[in-house]
Amino acid sequence: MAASITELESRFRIPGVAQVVPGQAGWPKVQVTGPAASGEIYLHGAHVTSWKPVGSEEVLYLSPNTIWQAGKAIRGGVPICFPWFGDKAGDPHAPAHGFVRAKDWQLDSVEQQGQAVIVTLSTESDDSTRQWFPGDFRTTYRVTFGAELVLELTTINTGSTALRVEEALHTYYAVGDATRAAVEGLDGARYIDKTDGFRQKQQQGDVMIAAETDRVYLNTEDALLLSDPVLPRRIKVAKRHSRTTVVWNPWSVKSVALKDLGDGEWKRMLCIEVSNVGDSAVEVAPGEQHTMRAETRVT
Ligand code: TA6
Repeated sequence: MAASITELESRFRIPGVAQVVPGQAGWPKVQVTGPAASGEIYLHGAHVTSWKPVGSEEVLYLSPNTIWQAGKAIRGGVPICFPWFGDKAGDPHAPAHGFVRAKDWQLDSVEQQGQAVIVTLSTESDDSTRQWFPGDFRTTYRVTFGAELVLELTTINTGSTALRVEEALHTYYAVGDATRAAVEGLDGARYIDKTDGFRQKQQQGDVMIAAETDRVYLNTEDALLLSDPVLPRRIKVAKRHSRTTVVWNPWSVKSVALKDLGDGEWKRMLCIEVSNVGDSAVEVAPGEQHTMRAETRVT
């Protein structure tokens, strides 16, 4: 690992702007200190763990109790859920949210474009993935650290049969107090309430966190606004080629139950997940590709 970090550093380092360094558990991460923003992304899970536009505090929540262990996902930042979301239908032994969030991705490029720094990583199907998912694919992930955080997840079908994939950019936003934050832009949208037997309901007004909240908003491509009166700030989340949005907060009881989260941590985070899950899973024909895009901006 150390050697490969040295090699990655020599290949991808941009003096004063980006470098590859050992992060937690010695895992390689790209540390960005660009003109418009700083940030971090681990090769483990292609996991963005920090984004801080100039003039703003950290936008992403990262759990202080993350378990930095091979095969485990990082708690916080932006885990990538792929090629299924949540529990895998009919396969209780399969890892929740798919396998790419606990896989080591390949670093393909680091470049500066104007004020932004763009990091691109990729991973593909192999024997370890085929035990869970028969399809052949290559996923590339293009992350732009700038005044805006832009995440582009591309699925390429490298096989000879159609792929059906679910995907989510499971972003943990840092908030001052989740019980005082509001998510605007989902009024009237239908959603599946995973805390109430997966019943379908309709959103009335802004989404407020007053209990464990685990909802899949359906058929929505609208931009959202996360208003946080405590920090105080407003975060705009926009998206392309995404038909669902998940809103999640574990509340107190589940927060304690999640060993890598912990007591009280639920108050400091709110997940808004640009996604294509359930009936909005994406079909990708052989030789074709699909890109889902999420954009975050502090307004
Ligand atoms: O996105 C919401 C959700 O699917 C919840 O059901 C909850 O399980 C959360 O993801 C976290 O999942 P994880 O596997 O990371 O503990």
